[in-house]
Amino acid sequence: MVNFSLEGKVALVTGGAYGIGFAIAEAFAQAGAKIAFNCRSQKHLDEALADYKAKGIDAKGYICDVTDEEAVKALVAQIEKELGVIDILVNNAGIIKRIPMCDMTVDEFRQVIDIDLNAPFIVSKAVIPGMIKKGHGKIINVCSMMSELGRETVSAYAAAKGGLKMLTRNIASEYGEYNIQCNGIGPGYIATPQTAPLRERQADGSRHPFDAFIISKTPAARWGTPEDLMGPAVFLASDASDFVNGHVLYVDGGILAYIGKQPK
Ligand code: NAP
Ligand code: GCO
Repeated sequence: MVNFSLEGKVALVTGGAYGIGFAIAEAFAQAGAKIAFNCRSQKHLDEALADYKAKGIDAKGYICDVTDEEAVKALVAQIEKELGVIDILVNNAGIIKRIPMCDMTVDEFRQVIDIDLNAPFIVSKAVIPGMIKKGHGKIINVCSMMSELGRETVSAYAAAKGGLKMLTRNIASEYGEYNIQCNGIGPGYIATPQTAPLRERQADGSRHPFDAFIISKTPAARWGTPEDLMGPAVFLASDASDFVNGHVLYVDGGILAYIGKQPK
């Protein structure tokens, strides 16, 4: 029997207050996992705890900036005390800054790299020793179309997500012998707060040009939803994927396979 169950597993989803992280955590809970999540804002934490409760999920939420190594170590220790050693880590927390590269300051570039690439290193480094002791572990890094493609204004984000793809492969290479699988999940264009600016209706009520562009570039002819990621994430977190390692599973409606629809 293929085992997609996460019964009794402890999962940490960074940035799991809303958006993609919340949906992944919800899916894990449905599969039986105990949920821990973190974010930086008390307001987001309080709202998220209410949202999890409304779905019947007894999630544990923590304020922790994933770029702060000492805070991350303390977070992992707290989770181990309250829920147990972490079996599943999803490095989901992330930001984007859409600025033309030559207008972007070095600090702005560094901030994106810090959250989107350095932090997955920091959090993975904090949880791997526990996984080794336990004899198994799953690490899922939330990559992106920008792990494969570039576009205007997202230089820092693409550099970070490209690096995250290779960090994924390196963790898989270095820790596979400890029965730790590290894979990426690569969402396409998903309707969350992070992409809201790309979907805003124009003053005349028409679609945002980028919105229309993504529809033309996606065979599914729609934006993805966080719910589209739930099944793939459970697969990567479950025993069913124990021989999948160093892979990035793209959940993009076919964008990476498609040249795009000819404009009318
Ligand atoms: P989102 O709606 O902006 O949510 C981001 C989450 O991360 C929030 O909970 C945020 O909470 C948290 N966060 C941000 N910086 C943090 C930090 N330094 N420490 C701790 N928590 C932090 O983003 P999303 O669209 O759900 O995206 C989630 C992940 O998927 C990101 O890695 C993103 O790059 C990736 N992704 C998104 C898409 C898409 O189309 N939406 C596609 C591909 C990949 P606080 O602000 O309260 O900290
Ligand atoms: C953008 C978008 C994308 C998505 C996602 C695509 O500005 O192009 O924000 O980067 O967030 O990463 O997979």
